[in-house]
Amino acid sequence: MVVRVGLIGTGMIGQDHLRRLTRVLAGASVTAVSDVDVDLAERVAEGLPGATVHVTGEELIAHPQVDAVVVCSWGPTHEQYVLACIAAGKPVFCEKPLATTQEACRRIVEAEAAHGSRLVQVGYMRRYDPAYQSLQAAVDSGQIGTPLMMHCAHRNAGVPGFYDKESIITDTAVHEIDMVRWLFGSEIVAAQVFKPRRNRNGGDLQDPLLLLLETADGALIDIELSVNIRYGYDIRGEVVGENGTATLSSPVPVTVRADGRTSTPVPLDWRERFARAYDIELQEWLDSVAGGVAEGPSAWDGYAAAVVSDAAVAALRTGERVEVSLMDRPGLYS
Ligand code: NAD
Ligand code: ISE
Repeated sequence: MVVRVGLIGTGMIGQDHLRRLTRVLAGASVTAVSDVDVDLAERVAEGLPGATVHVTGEELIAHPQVDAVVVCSWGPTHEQYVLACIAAGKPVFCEKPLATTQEACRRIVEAEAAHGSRLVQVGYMRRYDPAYQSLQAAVDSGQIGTPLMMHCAHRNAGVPGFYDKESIITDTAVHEIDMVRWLFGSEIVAAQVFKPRRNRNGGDLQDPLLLLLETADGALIDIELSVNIRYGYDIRGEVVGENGTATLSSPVPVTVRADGRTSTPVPLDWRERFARAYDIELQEWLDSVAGGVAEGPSAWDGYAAAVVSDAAVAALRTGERVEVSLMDRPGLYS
């Protein structure tokens, strides 16, 4: 089966996903695009023979030539499109975050639970990254004993145009929030934020930050968030267990030894570092749409990440340790 995909939001990741849907992956045909910047959507559609351009996302979702939807617009717009997909009974892959507040994510969870079967997959692609999967396998093998702590770094060379002063949590740290729930298999119960002196590259932004998360079973995770560090895109993680450690390896394609030094390239941004993860994630989504059974990070995962993200935003504002409390999990997600 070829899945006819409509894509909303033709910006950076929208164009990257269009490239993989049309040139890398199997089983997709992109039949429609939409963006509030209609000129941009029209320019992007020039490379998509036969695709229609829609002035609103809702019009795209309702279009009979669209079987399933990929949402790549800004975070605050995700809720309206995901809810419209659920109302139309169409599968939707929504880029992270599912929505930017827990209330919005809760409305999505409730709508999907009322619909009665899963339609939503959230773009937490680290779960598909070969390096993170190897890290999880090493931890699960028991070689390092019970995992006690994890040290993470999430470094970006610079920030996108839509970034505000809380995006360092809601747009960036949400990846670690989801990854920690997945890797440790335990919910996060509290968040705290520490603020070192500011990076002058970041203007008014509180950058960097140190985010501390606690899991329900007592592990502690520290995350350095640096989003204007110029030198490149650098994602790190080390799990400390009772008897050893397991460290995330960066995929390094080449090491050069010349002029008295050894050097390896640093990825420029997330497109380079996580290219393989996005390919696997979207291929599995297409296969699950064709097979009629939704898999991957669910609306519940999107909701749980948003509740922790809200707690971390409150911790950023107040300087306090903020506890996390989740709603009862609907049976659909058990
Ligand atoms: P971007 O600004 O490059 O593109 C977003 C596009 O959405 C823009 O073209 C904008 O005009 C459009 N848009 C805004 N409001 C809209 C609306 N109401 N309806 C339709 N289109 C609308 O941003 P980006 O970097 O591509 O990020 C988009 C989303 O993808 C964000 O949620 C971001 O967090 C997520 N993202 C995820 C990853 C990842 O690693 N998984 C990486 C980058 C971005
Ligand atoms: C961006 O939206 C992403 O999701 C990237 O993976 C992340 O590293 C970056 O900080 C975000 O702005």
